[in-house]
Amino acid sequence: MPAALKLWRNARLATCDARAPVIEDGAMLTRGGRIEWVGAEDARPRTEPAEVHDLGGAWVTPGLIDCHTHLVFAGNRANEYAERLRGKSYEEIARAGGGIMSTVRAVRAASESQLFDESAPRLAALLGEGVTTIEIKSGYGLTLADEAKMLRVARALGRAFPVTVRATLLAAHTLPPEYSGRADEYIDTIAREWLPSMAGEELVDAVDVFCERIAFTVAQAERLFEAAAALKLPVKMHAEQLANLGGTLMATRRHALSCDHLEFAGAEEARALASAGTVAVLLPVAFYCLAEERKPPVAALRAAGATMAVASDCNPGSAPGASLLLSMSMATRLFGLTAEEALLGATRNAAQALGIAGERGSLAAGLAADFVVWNVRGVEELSYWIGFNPRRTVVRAGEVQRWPTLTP
Ligand code: DI6
Ligand code: FE
Repeated sequence: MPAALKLWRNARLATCDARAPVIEDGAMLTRGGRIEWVGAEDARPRTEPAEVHDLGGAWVTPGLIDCHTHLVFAGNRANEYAERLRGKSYEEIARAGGGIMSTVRAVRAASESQLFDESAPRLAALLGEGVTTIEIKSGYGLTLADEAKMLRVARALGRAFPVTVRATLLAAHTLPPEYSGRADEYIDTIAREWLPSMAGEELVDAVDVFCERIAFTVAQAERLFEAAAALKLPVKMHAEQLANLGGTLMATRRHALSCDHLEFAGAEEARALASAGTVAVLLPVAFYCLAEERKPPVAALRAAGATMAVASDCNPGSAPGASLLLSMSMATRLFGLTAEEALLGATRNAAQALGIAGERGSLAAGLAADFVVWNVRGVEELSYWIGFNPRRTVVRAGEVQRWPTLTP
């Protein structure tokens, strides 16, 4: 039996599709998980739908996409945050054995079900805001078994919840104590053993690396990118967050999907990102929580025509938050994005940062029937409200989501 044809009518569509960005008096036809038609209601094909949903003239956007999260982890680091409020620096805490390694100890001690149970509420919070696609990184295991454990939990969350999960291997997040002083050997172990093993288990959709003075060099990152390319896996990079090491220039030469953070990037990186089609992913919650001072070069990115995305960076250390709407608000106020740029950054451009722009992230025929109905007078409210969620209804794969307590 073919899936039922559904009509979603009486809507104001913010499509995030450059060909027709806003459609007043709009309508969509969906069949199963796909959009079959989008346009002005009076121009719709006259096929008889099995279901008709009147959206009451509400604004509708594509499902939100959170393209950069470390959502799977155990425990938290509130104690370190309290220390930072008393003046200790992120680096001091890391050098004293805290920071990422503190979470690594907690993740290594946790079972898959414990990791799942601790991560699920964070995912539910994001789904409640209309997130229908999310990227989840490993990076707190730092052994083959524990990195694979994290990625299995990410996959399990995608099966248990109404969300599309893209899983990213970030074993090159920090150097584990077992490889102290032997960073090159650690990178080679990931490249030669861990990556092929986890890719063979279909746990990896992309490979990421933390390219920083306190993490891995450009050369080590490039070694990892070569191994990913050999397995036809796309790459991305935590780049220029705390210093400029030249990571972005290397990543764009290798056509990385995205370079993320970018506080220490400049005009040269902006031009490189634009010409390579590598997405600049902005992470304002980490900027805010670390009380950083230097901002990503948004004006240069805009002038160069680089594609900009916005994500939550949900993680226990630098961005302990599970709100993409808050991140959109911060991206406008702290980084100077316009309301339109913030919405595109959490939809179409976020899809591009995950290599799935042809599948989801805008309302267009052939793309995923993932969309959100909002209680707003205009979509600029999505980066306006703080701590207030104007989501009315989430539709994922053409089905109204009643979980978590989503009511139409
Ligand atoms: N950059 C960050 O801000 C996070 N990781 C990274 O590569 C920090 C992660 C943590 O502190 O747990
Ligand atoms: Fe991150």
